[in-house]
Amino acid sequence: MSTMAIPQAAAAVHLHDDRPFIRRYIFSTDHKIIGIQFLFMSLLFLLVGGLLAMMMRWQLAWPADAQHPLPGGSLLPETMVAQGIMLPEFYNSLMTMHGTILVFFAIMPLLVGVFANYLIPLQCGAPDMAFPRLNMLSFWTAVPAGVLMVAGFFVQGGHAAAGWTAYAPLSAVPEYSGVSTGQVLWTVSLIILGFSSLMGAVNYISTVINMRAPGMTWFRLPLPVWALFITSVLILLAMPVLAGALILLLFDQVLGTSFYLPQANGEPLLWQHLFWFFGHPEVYILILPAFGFVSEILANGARKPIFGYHAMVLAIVAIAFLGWIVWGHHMFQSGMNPMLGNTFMFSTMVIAVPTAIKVFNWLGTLWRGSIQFQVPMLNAIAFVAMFVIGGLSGVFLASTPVDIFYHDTYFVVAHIHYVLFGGSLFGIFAAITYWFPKMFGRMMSERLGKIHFFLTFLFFNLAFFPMHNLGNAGMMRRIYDYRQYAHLADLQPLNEFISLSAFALGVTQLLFAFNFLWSLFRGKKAEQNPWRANSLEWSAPSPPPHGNFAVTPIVYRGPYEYSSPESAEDYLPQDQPPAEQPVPAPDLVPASS
Ligand code: HEM
Ligand SMILES: [Cu+2]
Repeated sequence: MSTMAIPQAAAAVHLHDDRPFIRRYIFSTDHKIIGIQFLFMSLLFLLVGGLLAMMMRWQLAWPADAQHPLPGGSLLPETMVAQGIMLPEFYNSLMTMHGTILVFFAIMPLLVGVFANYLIPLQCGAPDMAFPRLNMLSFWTAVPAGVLMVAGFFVQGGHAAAGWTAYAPLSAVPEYSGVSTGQVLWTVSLIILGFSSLMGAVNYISTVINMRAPGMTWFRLPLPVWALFITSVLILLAMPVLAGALILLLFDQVLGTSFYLPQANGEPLLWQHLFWFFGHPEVYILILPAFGFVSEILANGARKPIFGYHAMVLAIVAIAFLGWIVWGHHMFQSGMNPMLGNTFMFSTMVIAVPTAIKVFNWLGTLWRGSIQFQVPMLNAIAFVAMFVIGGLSGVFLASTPVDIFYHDTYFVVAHIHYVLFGGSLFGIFAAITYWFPKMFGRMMSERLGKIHFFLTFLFFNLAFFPMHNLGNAGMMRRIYDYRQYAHLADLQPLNEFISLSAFALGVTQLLFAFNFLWSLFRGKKAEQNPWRANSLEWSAPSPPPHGNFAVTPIVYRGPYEYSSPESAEDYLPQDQPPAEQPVPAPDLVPASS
């Protein structure tokens, strides 16, 4: 017992933190605090982006209908909503900002800013990031980017309206979209955010390479670390392409250059190539971390080792690699050579192989497990189911002859929401509810969590599945009033149904917000290891002190040793020393030795 005294004494030293409030919680270099700062920032943006969607759905349910004035519309200026009716130019800004805010300021920082920061040092057994100050700078660079992005709503001419993909020349010439300052703010904000992401990525990569605890070999890393590591490599290679494209766009907007303007020998297709060369890897940035979280939570909830650990790692690497050679599937309609279209079609379909490997391995993990349906597990299972639907609609879209009809219809909107809401966001719900006890030292309410989960699952499918039908019926995406087209006028009832489901989905999220805030202050105190998990973060107190571990942990095995015969419990922490090997009795030793 005397050996126990040393780590406890050391922990007491660490726990006593006498830095002033501002260094501890505002300009903190502690990776856990920075992760939590990203959490609050991106949950706020999730709320804003969701509200914009609710406004769009109101317009789509009752397009420009004086009988159904936009609730709260009178609070907005006449340049946005006139006599309760949303103006088309405002609709375009809503649709642009919904996509931009949710992709860049909600899902991406939730997956990477929050969990790469929080999990990488803890799961690697490190006291902090490799470059703690760079980490702080990364967060404080994201903040002004967010402020500029929101500021666009308040400037003359309204906010950016060229879609989250900002196709030039629409995004480059103010006369085309009717927006000038808003579009420039959009561009500048994303350039700044790009720098923030890059600073994060170099930090995450360096930490995983250099700061692993003794015994933490590459193939003993928990899958969230692998997924976040590969994602960081994607960020490192993709963000500069976006930043470069955006800087050229900014020149076209404000300096009178014409990189993307055909009238002065510029090339509009250059934007599409640069954007999607970044953009397709970006969609993997938006899903790979969730793959990692879900793998962790499924193994834990099934009380079984993850099925095919090495295959899971290789599949992430393969998806990340293939993600670089498929960008043309967003451009089938751009007039490219059909042979080129075919290569993009085949390379895209090949991605289904590693993706399917992952899905079957998740099912293999669940197979004959003693499954425990706690809230993180429910969300993780929903992730697998919803991601399969989104992945399958992706394979439809990847087929050139099919995509020629589906492109720019609501079928694409259905696809992106099955992968981004059904996939990424369910993964985020799983991750937040799983790591909340570690982050804040309190449990979230299981009952509220279950109600939130079931209602979200229901309303999500009611809202988004019928969008496949809208696409089949030919309804275009990014449309203000589809009833202007005779063949779409009949779609109003289905649109109304979708909108009502979306409103219910939105209201359901208030349950999550309530559960989150309530549990922060009132939740049951969390134990050190409430999910009886194996990875190193659960060997630290909840929440871990500054510096994380009292003594550097030593790692003896991989993170998925659930129900191992080596242990009487159904789990076996990575840092638990192996039991003493029983010495064979003399009469059992073969005579020859
Ligand atoms: C098996 C995997 C996937 C395949 C085969 C696939 C295929 C495609 C294709 C061909 C398109 C272009 C549709 C068009 O505009 O005509 C598309 C669009 C899109 N995909 Fe996927 N996809 C897959 C997974 C994902 C994932 C995991 C995400 C994000 C988490 C994602 C996000 C998007 C988004 C956001 C768009 C729309 C981009 C826009 O605004 O135009 N996809 N996908
Ligand atoms: Cu793509």
